[in-house]
Amino acid sequence: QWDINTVDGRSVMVHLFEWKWGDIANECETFLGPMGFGGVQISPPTENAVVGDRPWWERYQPISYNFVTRSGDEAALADMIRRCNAAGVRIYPDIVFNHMTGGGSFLTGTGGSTAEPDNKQYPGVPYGPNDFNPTCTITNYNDPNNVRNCELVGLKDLAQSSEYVRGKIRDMLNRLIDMGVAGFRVDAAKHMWPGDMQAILGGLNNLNTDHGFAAGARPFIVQEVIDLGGEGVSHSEYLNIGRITEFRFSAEIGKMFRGLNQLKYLVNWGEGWGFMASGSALGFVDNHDNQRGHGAGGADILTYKVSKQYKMATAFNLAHTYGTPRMMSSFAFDNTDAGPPKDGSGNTVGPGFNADGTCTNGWVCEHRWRQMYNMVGFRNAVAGTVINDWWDNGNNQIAFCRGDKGFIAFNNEGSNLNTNLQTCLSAGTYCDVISGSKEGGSCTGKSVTVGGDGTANIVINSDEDDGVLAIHVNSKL
Ligand code: LM2
Ligand code: CA
Repeated sequence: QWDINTVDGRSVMVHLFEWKWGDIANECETFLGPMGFGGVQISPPTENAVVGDRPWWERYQPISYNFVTRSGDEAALADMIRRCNAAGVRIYPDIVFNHMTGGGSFLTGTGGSTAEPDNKQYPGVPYGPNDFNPTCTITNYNDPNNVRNCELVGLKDLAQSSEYVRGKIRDMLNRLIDMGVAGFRVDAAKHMWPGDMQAILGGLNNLNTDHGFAAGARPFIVQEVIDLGGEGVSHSEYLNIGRITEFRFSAEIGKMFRGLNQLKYLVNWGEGWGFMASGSALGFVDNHDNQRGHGAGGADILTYKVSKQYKMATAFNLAHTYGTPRMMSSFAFDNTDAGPPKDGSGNTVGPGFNADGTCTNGWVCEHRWRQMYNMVGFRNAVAGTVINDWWDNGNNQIAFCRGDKGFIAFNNEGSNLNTNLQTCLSAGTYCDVISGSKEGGSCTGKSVTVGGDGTANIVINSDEDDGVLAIHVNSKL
């Protein structure tokens, strides 16, 4: 289903990629809850094959449906889900059920399970040869049969047409629902038949009312379907199952803020660009794949490494009405295979925190950047409004209002923005939540004075740290 099941007044999901369950629980209580985040996408909780240097992508090689990974065991997972729900933050596991691990004659998993991938034997589930599609390799993205019934990079391809396989997957998902999750990100959905997915997901339990979900609430579903157009499989085949990752969002927003397109064209962002309907879409600037050159979008994708443009693109995603937004939170990397920060024994070393709240130990924690979490506050403040009073300078300076609750402006030019603009807000002085924060009645950044006619002088110099300015009802001084 399409509703992300957040508690009232919240709407933003953040992907805490490769975080440990205990660290996520703490983060829900000390940061995400207080800052108004709606939920967390977590890395796959199912046991995966241990791969050599412990790359991030070993998490996409399931070996059993036991909940034991380098993020923690089942008890830690259950405790985290419970504590996050209590803090008003929902949990959405990334789920891998297109395939099981490939890659050899004998492998061991993060929880001690074993597998013989070459013989399609996975006793931890258990799955055997009859639970998989006949061996073939994905080579032709114009052929839906090849894309869905063959192996993706050698990963053993499960036959979701089998009632037994459907039952095993459903049971695993229901265990998570009973633990209190709010929904799922479905990995590699494009490589599964929509009818099979519908059969599996349609049979899931309702969400657990012990964790504050309404009676009869259904799990949120976001399907990872990489579709930039022109392939044999289209995202449109999955519209009746749940939301879908809109990869064109990620690719086009990257081009936009990299200066390969003009900001004025954002005026009809969304369906006007040929994207899927807003209610079907999950909008994101980057994900764990395309931030490191996997997946789709190539060099256009913006990441934490181009921070000024990245913050602008994220602010636009959170300020705009199109789709449901997801924020990425990364560990720093140079090597695109590298896994999360680890100690000498290969155990993940979680983030520590600096005095200003930013992260240490190799974690980027984009969600702890002021410009990011303050835009979560902006989005919560303008909930229920539409976009109005669009302005642009015919080039790369734009601004718009969200009803009478919020105003945002962007400057992606080499010259300054210094103009009187309609903010739609009531008269008064407001704190720009990008250059600073409202702290005890005063503003640590730029202040904006709105007159009785709603207009204000808006200044974003081209040499400022951030090319965006945002004010809203709750940032009034
Ligand atoms: C996804 N979406 O459809 C994930 O978002 C993506 O991260 C996953 O690929 C992919 N599907 C399969 O779940 C990643 C990564 C691959 C990696 C796989 C499996 O992008 O590079 O493949 O996970 O770990 C790796 C090796 C590859 C090897 C394969 C099998 O990179 O060279 O192929 O494992 O051993 C022989
Ligand atoms: Ca498949």
